[in-house]
Amino acid sequence: MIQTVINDLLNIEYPLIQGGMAWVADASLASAVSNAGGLGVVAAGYASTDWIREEIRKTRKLTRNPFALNIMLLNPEAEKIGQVAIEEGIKVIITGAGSPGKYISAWKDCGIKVIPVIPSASIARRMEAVGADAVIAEGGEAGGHIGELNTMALIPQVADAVNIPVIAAGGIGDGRGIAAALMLGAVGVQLGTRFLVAHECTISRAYKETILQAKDTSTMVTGRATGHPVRIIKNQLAREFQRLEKTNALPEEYEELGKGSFYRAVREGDMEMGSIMAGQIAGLVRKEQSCREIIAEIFEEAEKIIIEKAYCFKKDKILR
Ligand code: TUI
Repeated sequence: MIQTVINDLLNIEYPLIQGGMAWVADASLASAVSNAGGLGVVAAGYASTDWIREEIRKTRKLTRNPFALNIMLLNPEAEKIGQVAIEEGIKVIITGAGSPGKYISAWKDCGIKVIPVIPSASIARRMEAVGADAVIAEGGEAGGHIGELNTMALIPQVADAVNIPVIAAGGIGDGRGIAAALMLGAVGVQLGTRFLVAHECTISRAYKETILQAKDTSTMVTGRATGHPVRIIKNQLAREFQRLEKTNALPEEYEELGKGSFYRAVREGDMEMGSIMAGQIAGLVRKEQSCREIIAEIFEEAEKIIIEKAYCFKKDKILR
């Protein structure tokens, strides 16, 4: 068993957190991951507080195990969503796309553990200073909103910068990725893309097929010009974003094109004008499985390769 401080911090069987993917991470996915021994996550995204409350309640009915709420801080309603988390007795809040600095003391006073997703060592240090319990260091291989650094360079620098536990994210999709993350100084992993094709993931059939057919070069980053780079699968929408960037379009034009586009892909299966968020690892996602199968398989693989490689080096065997 791969056990780290994350197992104890979050009271979970595997040091794994499910990505807080907006419109994707609902009660069905979160409860399945939690029931399989990871930390399931309900993503608030841009959903209404009523929807969020409902999903939290459904998740609690479907699992006795711990789960978290992901709050995306670009959402102007973030403070209200934090209030819902408190009222509903959420024990772990994961934040993304900004600093939770102004909310953290209120959340911690309610006994909530706070784990920000961060894109650099300096932001990780700031999060530690304001009381974060751990950080998720997410490299630019991830899907959705991303930072500048990639996982290979980011994780060891964040691990050196802070004394709180570091969880790695971005580009991790199997046991090899988990093993690598641990070697780089992380004590846990967050996976998003791999769970898109889980049986319990309720996204559109078309979205799942797109992920199953993706290759390593199927994603691109749009929105660098707006300061909000987002990794999505290449499609008509992505090309139109690219065209806006080349013509120095106004922020309103991006907004118009992007409005409702995650929802279109996730729930309506619009593969041309929807934002199909996915990480670079989509190219290795080749089969649909239950969350239990995914988690058991990837940790078994990680453990096996760590042990086998250590054995080879100890016995002076040549690795093939
Ligand atoms: O947040 C994500 N992934 C996301 S959010 C999202 S919704 C969206 N909507 C409109 C524009 C862009 C995105 C889709 N995917 N991942 C976590 C993440 N957090 N990645 C990068 C960051 C981040 C960036 C800056 C975290 C903290 C931060 O701090 C800035 C500061 O000044 O403290």
